[in-house]
Amino acid sequence: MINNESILNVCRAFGIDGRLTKTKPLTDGHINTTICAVFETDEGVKKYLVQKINTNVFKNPDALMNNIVNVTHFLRKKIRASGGDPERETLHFLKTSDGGLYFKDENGCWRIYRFIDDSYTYNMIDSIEVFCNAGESFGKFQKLLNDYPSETLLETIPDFHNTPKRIENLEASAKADVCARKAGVQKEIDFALARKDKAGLALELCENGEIPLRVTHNDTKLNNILFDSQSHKGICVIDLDTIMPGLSLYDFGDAIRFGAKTAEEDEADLSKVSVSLELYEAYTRGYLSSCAAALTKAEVDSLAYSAFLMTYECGVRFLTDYLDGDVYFKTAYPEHNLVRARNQFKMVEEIEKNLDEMKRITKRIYKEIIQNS
Ligand code: ADP
Ligand code: GN1
Ligand code: MG
Repeated sequence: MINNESILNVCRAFGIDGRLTKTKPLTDGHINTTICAVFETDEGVKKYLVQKINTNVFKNPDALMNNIVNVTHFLRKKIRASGGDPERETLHFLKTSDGGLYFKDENGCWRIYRFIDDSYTYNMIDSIEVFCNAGESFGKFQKLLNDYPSETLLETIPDFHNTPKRIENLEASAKADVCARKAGVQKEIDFALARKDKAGLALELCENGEIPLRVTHNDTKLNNILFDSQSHKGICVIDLDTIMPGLSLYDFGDAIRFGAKTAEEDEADLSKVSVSLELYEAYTRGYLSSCAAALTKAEVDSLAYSAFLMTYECGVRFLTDYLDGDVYFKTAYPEHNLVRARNQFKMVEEIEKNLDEMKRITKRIYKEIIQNS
C-alpha cells in the first residue's frame, strides 16, 4: 500500500533526511504514480517528486532510467553552455544511497527527482501566447537533442508510434473481445478501420529516406512542459520516459492533438470538441521559430498531416485499451477510455475538415520565418 510511511521509506532510500511534512498526489499523467513530497530540514523546506514507474508500460526500468539519466546529463551540459539554468530547465534525478537509479519496494519501482518549484502545467490552453511558448519549448528541445547519439538509446516501448501496428492491435483486441465490449463500439472500430490506408504515410516517408529519424520526445502533451510562474514561459520539458529514435512529426502532431483543441481530452460532449486553427497557428509559429532551420522540407510539408496521424493513433490506443479492459491508461470511471476515444475521433474529423487550411497556415508561417532569419 502507498501511504506516507511507504513514501518516507522510499525517500530515505535516496538519502533524503528531514521531516516529511506533506505529500500531494499529482494526477495530470495517465501512466506513472506521481507524488510531491515536502520535507522540513535544517537548511529549510525541500520538495521532491517521488514517482512510481509504471512497469506494466515500461518493462525494462533499468534501460528506461539509463536513457533519461544520460539524456538529462547531455541536456544539462548544453543548457549550461548556452547560459541557461540547468536546475530549472531540465530534470535532475537522484541516486539511491547505494548508487542505484531507482528503488524497489513491495509497491514497485520508485525514482525521485528534484521538484521544480514556482512552475505550473496546463491541461487546456487559456491564451494563444502560452501555446506559442509551448511550441517554442518543444522546438528548442528537439534542437537540443539534434546531435544526441541515438544509437545509445534503448527503445523503452517498441513500436510506440507505429500507427499501422496500433491498428493491428486494435483488430486483435476486437477479435479477442475479452470484456465483451466490442458490440457497443462497432461504430468506433469502423471509424478507425476506415482510415487504415492513411496510417503508414509517416513511416513510409522515413523508410524512403524522405524524412530523417531523429531523437524525439514522443509524448509532447502540453502538461509535459513546466511553465515558469514568473515569466509564464515554458521552462522545462518533463516526462522523458519515451525519448527514443522517432520522427519530428510525432512530436509536432501530438502537441497539436492535445493542445490545439477546444475541450479537454476526455470531454464527453462532442459538440464542444474541435480543432482551433488559431491555436494551430500559434504552436506552429513557436515551434518553427525554434527549429525551422533544422527541419527538412518534407518534414515541414507533413506537419499538418502529423496532427491527423497522432490524434488518430491516440484514439485507436484509447479504444484498444477500452476493449482490453483498461489495462494501460489510468482511468477514473469504467467508460473513461471510450469517452477519450470518441473525443479523439471527433478531433480527427475536425482535423480532416481543416487539413487544407492547416497546410496553408504551416506553409505561410514557415516562409515568414525562413525569410526573416
Ligand atoms: P506521467 O508519465 O504519468 O505523465 P509525469 O512525469 O508527466 O507523469 O508527471 C506527472 C505530473 O507531475 C506532470 O504533468 C507535472 O504536473 C508534475 N511534475 C512532474 N515532474 C515535475 C517536476 N520535476 N517538478 C514539478 N512538477 C512536476
Ligand atoms: C500518456 O504519460 P502521459 O499522460 O504524459 C501516453 C501518451 C498518450 C497520452 C494521451 C507512455 O501520456 O502516449 O498520448 O497519455 N504515454 C505513454 O493523453 O503511453
Ligand atoms: Mg506526463
